[in-house]
Amino acid sequence: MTAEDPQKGRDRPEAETGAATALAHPNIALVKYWGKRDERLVLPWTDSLSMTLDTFPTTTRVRLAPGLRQDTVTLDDELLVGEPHRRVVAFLDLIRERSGRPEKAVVESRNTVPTGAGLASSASGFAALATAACAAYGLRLGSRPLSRLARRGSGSAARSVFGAFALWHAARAGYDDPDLGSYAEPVPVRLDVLDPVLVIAVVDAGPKPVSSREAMRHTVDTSPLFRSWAASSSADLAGMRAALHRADLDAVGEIAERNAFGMHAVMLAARPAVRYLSPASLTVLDAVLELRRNGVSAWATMDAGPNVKVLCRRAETERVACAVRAATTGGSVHVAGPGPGVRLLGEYR
Ligand code: 2P0
Repeated sequence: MTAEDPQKGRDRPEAETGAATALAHPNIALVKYWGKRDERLVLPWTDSLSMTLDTFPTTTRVRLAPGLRQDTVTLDDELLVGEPHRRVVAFLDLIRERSGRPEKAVVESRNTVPTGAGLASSASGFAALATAACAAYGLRLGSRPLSRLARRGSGSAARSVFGAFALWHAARAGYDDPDLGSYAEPVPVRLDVLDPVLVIAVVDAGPKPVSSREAMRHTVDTSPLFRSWAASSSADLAGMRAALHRADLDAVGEIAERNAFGMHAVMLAARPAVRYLSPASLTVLDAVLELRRNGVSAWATMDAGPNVKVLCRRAETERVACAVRAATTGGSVHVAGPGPGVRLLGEYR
């Protein structure tokens, strides 16, 4: 679980140094976020709940560059241009506004997961960027305000601020300002009892044809199933919280699987349909069904891409990974457990 202050680095005076590096892990939602009621503020229609992974971290370094006329952003040594660059600049603008420091910055980010392939690289990316940029600009935030801020970069990043299980509130009661009411917080879970693992089948590491941002918007605007999905997702969330409280992996898996399939059904009903599932995804989903027929508790979830994540007990990892590997021709299979929240690695002069 994250320390109370995720920006606590080894050395203190980040405001003077103007540079900082942070590390964040992706998260996989067990109750999904799909659809915004406010695009500018990145406010979702529904609550969501995820597990932060212990694999595929993103490391991001932010250095203030007073002489620079424009922010420079590289991702895995590639210079970002166009919309991806604009998104980072808009995010840094929020931090410049709050910190009162106008300097442009040099941002260097490194993913260890394929970018834009439905493997949550934007969650780890914006959680790491929020943390490093706040430190570089001398803005010290506790984990809740940091989660709200990360949300503005990418919704799912709000959850990667925290380790293990996190719940992102769409709109927490009691807040007049909707921006303040939408943040993630940790969900206490007896990890030693639940002992969850996600076996990740990367059937295609290429970037998705439609971004999740665009696909979400299109789904909300055109899918006749959207409202009923939102209602059933809220029931799933209540069930998921109870299942996690009991550390009941079978119930967690059953709810996660139906919630994910519901999200894909809503997309398939959009006009025209958004379809992330591929034949290779279905082969893995069949293998998951077969595992269950053979008495193994294995449950699938899928995001905005064809890759499949299979939830199971750690003790059954090998059996599940073996079946998933056999069903993942030409791809790769990874095993992830619950991982830590975002942390600041240090500051540099
Ligand atoms: C989730 N996904 O809950 C869902 C499930 C994908 C499928 O959050 O537009 O990159 O930046 O807020 O966070 C992916 O969406 O979208 C996502 P934006 P984000 O994990």
